[in-house]
Amino acid sequence: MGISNFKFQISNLRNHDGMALILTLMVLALITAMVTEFAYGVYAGTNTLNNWYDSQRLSVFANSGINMAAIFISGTLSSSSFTYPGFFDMDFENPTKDFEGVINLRIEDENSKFNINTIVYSNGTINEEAYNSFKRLLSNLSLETKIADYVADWIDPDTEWKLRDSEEGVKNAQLYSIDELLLIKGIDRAAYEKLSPYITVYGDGLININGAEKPVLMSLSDNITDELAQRVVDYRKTIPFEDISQLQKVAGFDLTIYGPISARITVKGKYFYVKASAASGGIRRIIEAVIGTGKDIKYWRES
Ligand SMILES: [Ca+2]
Repeated sequence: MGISNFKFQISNLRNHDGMALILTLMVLALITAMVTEFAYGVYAGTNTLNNWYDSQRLSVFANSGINMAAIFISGTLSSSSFTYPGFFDMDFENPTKDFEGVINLRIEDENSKFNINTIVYSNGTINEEAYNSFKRLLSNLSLETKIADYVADWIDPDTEWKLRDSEEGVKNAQLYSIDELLLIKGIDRAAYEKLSPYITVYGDGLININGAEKPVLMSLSDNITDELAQRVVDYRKTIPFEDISQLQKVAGFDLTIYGPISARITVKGKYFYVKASAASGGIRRIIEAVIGTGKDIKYWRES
């Protein structure tokens, strides 16, 4: 039983991307094992397949993808002193002659995103630094900065409103998942689509400079211009940051910029969003999860 017609690609693979390579090899081993299992075990042949059976098989593929990602996160990523890049995205098309379809695995570093829960301290007061960062992020994305006030009142336990209607129907607690943003006043579907790729509700709130995209890097300080943020992105493409102090090697990041943000950045992700999807014959099964390097699962959704 060999793997035929095998094609795969990693959108951001480079020579130094050891982590991406390890993940690829793991998924390859997984697919080989599963193909063998389906060929000699439960696989009944195309003539007798029905939708239910196909769907079950796709679920098994998706579940296995999540399991493989969990092993990668709690093993390779957990034991590394830094994690790079901000996401891994791989497609496995027609991995075997018995399976015509696509298996996709995407892993996103949640520390590369802005943790919206951090704008309110656990004692209920506003974290001005994080609140201002969130306003900068909104402004960088051409969204209204008053969204920061709606979110702050949504989270903070008191009922003192920042805007006339910003305490109406609020949760007065932290968000458990980013879907909750859609329940908050001032955030419509269009704003959500724009904002959600850069937002997390998991982890310690430190920004991973190995993965954060430009709008998130710029949210750290008024002094980080588009040009400076681009330099960070360009720099890490060649040399990932193994320590936060290496940010000072990027032209323009002298102590006046690095100093004030140094306590708010990291080079390592601790929580990862994982999406495993398996599609074949017009059927698709998707499993999404958020998994910590300590193997803790914060979110799980199947569709
Ligand atoms: Ca409130």
